[in-house]
Amino acid sequence: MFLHECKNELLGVITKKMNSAFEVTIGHRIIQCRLSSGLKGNRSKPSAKQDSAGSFAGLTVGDEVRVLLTETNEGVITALLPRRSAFGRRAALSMPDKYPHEQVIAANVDQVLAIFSVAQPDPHWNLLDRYLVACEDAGLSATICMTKVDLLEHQNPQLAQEIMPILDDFRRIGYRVIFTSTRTGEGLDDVRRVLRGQVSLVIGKSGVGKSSLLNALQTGKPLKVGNVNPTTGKGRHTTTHLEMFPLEGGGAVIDTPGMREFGLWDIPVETLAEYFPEMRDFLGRCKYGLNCAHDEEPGCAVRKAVLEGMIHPRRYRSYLRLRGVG
Ligand SMILES: Nc1nc2c(ncn2[C@@H]2O[C@H](COP(=O)(O)OP(=O)(O)OP(=O)(O)O)[C@@H](O)[C@H]2O)c(=O)[nH]1
Ligand SMILES: [Mg+2]
Ligand SMILES: [Zn+2]
Repeated sequence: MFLHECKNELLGVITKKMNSAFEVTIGHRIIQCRLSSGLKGNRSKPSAKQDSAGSFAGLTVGDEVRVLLTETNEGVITALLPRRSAFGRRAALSMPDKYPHEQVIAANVDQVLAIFSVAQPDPHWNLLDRYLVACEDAGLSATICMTKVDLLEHQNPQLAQEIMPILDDFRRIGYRVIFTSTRTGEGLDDVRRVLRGQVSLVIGKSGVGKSSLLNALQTGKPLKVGNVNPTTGKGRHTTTHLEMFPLEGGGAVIDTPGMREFGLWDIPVETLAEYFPEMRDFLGRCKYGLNCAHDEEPGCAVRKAVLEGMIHPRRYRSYLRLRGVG
C-alpha cells in the first residue's frame, strides 16, 4: 500500500512519530528516519495552512515523504510531498516565547473519528463542537463515536436521558453517531464499516478508549491501555505517540495521544457559522446579511432559528463562544 520509487530516493508514508523520530513505511519495510537538516531548518514557517511541497510546518503521521537510505539502512527524510488534507489545532504553547502556530496532527487522512466516552471521562460537548469545526475547515467528514456504552446501560440510566438528546441533534444536523463497547463488543462492526477503505484519524481526550477500540478491532500489535483515575475521571495519557496501522481489507487508522487542549487555528470569524451545518440555511437571511455576527443584531435569522428550535441552543452558545462574543 505504501510503495513507490523515484530515482535513487524512495517515497513512503510516515506511519509513526515519536518526538523528532519517525518511522516511514515503504512498501512492506519500516525504516527509522530522521529529518534532513534542510527540513529542520524550515521550522520557522509559522503556518501549515499553506503547506504544500516545500513548505514545512512539522512533519507528521500520514505525510508522504522522500527518503534517502543510508548505508546503515536508516533513512533521511529529504522532502515532504503536497498534502491532500491536514487536520490541525492551535499548537499548545509550551514555551512562552514561541509564536502561535498550527500543529498538524495528521496529514492525508480521509476522515476523523471523534471519540467520546459516555462516562469516565464524561463527554465534553463543546470540545466535540471544536473538533467538528476543525473537520469542516479541513474538508474532512467526521463520525462521532461514543465509547463505553456498557456504562450507560448497566450503571447509569439517567445518563442516557442526558446525552441522547444531544446526540440526536448531532445526527439531525448530519453527523454519523455510533455507540461502542469493547466490553460487550457492541458497535464494533459499525466502526469496521466506517473505517473500511479509508484513512481515519482517531482523536479524543485521554482515557476515552481510543487504543482499546483499536485493540478490539485487532488492527495489529496490541496497544497499551491505561486506566482512568476513578476520582477525577481523567485518563493517564497512556498513548504518547502517533501511529498509523493498516487495516485488513484496505485503509488505515491513526491512534493519537489524548490531547489536553484543542484550540482552533486560524478560522476566520466570518466563516465560522458555515462550519455549523445547521446554520447554513439561515446565513445571508439576516437583516445585516453576511455582516451579521448572529449575536444581538436585530433581524438575525440564526437567532430566530434558535428560538424556533431549528438550532440547538447549546450549539448556538458554542458558536458564540468560538466567535468570541459568548
Ligand atoms: N467500561 C468500559 N471501559 C472501557 C471501554 N473501552 C476502554 N475502557 C477503559 O478505559 C480506559 C482507558 O482506555 P484507553 O484505551 O487507554 O484510552 P485512550 O483513549 O487510548 O487514552 P490515552 O492513550 O491516554 O489517550 C481503560 O481502563 C480501558 O479499559 C469500554 O468499552 N467500556
Ligand atoms: Mg491510547
Ligand atoms: Zn444573524
